[in-house]
Amino acid sequence: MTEDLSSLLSRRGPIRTVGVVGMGYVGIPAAVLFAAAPAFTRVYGFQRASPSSGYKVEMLNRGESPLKGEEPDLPELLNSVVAQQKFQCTSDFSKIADCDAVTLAIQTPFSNPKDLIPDFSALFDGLRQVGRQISPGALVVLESTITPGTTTGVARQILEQESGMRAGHDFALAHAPERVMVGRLLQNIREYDRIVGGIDEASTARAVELYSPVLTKGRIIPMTATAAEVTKTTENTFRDLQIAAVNQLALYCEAMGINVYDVRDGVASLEGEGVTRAILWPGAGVGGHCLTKDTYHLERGVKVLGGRLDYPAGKESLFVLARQINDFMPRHMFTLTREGLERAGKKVEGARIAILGWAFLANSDDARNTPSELFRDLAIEAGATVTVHDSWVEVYPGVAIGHDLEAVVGGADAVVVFAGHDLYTSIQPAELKRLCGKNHPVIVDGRNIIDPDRFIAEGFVYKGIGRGDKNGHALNG
Ligand code: SAJ
Repeated sequence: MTEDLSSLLSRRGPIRTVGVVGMGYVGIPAAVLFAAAPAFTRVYGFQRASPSSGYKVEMLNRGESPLKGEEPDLPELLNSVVAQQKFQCTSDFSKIADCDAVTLAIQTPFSNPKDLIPDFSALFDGLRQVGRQISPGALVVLESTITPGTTTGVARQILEQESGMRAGHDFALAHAPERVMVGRLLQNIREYDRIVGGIDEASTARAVELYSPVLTKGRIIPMTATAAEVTKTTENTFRDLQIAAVNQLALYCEAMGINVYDVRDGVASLEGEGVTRAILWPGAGVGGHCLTKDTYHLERGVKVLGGRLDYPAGKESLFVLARQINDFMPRHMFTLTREGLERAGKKVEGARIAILGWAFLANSDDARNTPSELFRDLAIEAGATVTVHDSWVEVYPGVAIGHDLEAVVGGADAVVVFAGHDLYTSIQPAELKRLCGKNHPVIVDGRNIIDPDRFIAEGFVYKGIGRGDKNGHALNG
């Protein structure tokens, strides 16, 4: 009788050597924390020697992090595990054969944000590399965000084809989705609970053995691989849904002439034992690489796993509708801008419109899937001249990002706030009006960061998301 996986794993002994494939903002902190754990004796960081990111190998082996921005503790910890020779970055994937456990932290971006189909090619390449090298009794863990059904489906197939072995018999296979956020990578891995889902009980147990040593406050939540895939995509789907709910409310409040933030305060006050409304913040739209795609991973998962879904025929899912509401918000910002210009006796065509904020998040340089882009496209299509300011974003393909606020707003007929950067909260109405050089410049606040009354008093035409109480104000001056 062939040996079962559990006895193969116990014969192999405890996990001592770990490999992490993909030296990005998920893989690097994971590898460093595995290397810092006394339970493990050696950690390899696997990085393809590609023209775009091969430089990371040398850099990491010098103990230097290639990650941008502040990451508390990471530089020191990386330096220390390199000095102790517990961590080594390499492009020699044959060393995977020495690893008791290999994790894949390879990103799965949209190939084209328009069609919302993820590009799994880099992840599949990584799986092929791992499949070719793993030895019997190894554990393979996918950390990337993937469509439910991937681990037990195409990932398992690739690994089995390349290795000639069988998952769940000759090697263990699991999914442990990352939950890291830039700026707190190590803290998130150590302190967040960790979802760990194997294709079978032995795989789950082996993955629990891998992740337990790196957790401090966080606890392991074991489940099946598919449940783990659904958990990860759902946690972002639900956040997107919460944002859509308050965006819909903001549109209603504008139509009813009331202030959505008064309603939000009222609703949020309903707190108590087991009682919450978790009402989030309305805004100019939802960007980033998590919330814009994970809903569609979940939707595809239901189709891929193909069970009979009992749901009202022809009705879109609540989650896809939420995505559509959030993606409508930049269009609503355009409507507010057009209405504001009309109030000032102007058309969009021929107007100068200044966008404040290209990043998708306040005080961040991340502009992936930024809501500002759709607004800019709409304004240009309607014949406006558009300038963009963002002191956090260096460059963006095809868009001139201005870093001199005065230059960007100079002569503007309308100033439109898309990101809630702290810089914009200190803009003074009189100064902005002087820079615009107009009697009634328009200001559209997409992130509720300016005081409507101060700008209205200065003669601005004010429009704000959810500000039904102010959007029809009388003109001053
Ligand atoms: N947004 C709103 N209203 C809100 C919150 C966010 O309009 O109340 C917008 C933001 O402006 C932004 C977008 O949604 O354009 C996404 O914001 P986010 O705070 O969700 O930031 P992300 O996309 O970086 O989300 C990440 C996710 N973390 C991981 O995937 C590991 C998400 O699960 C976290 O909840 C989120 O960070 C977080 O809480 O910081």
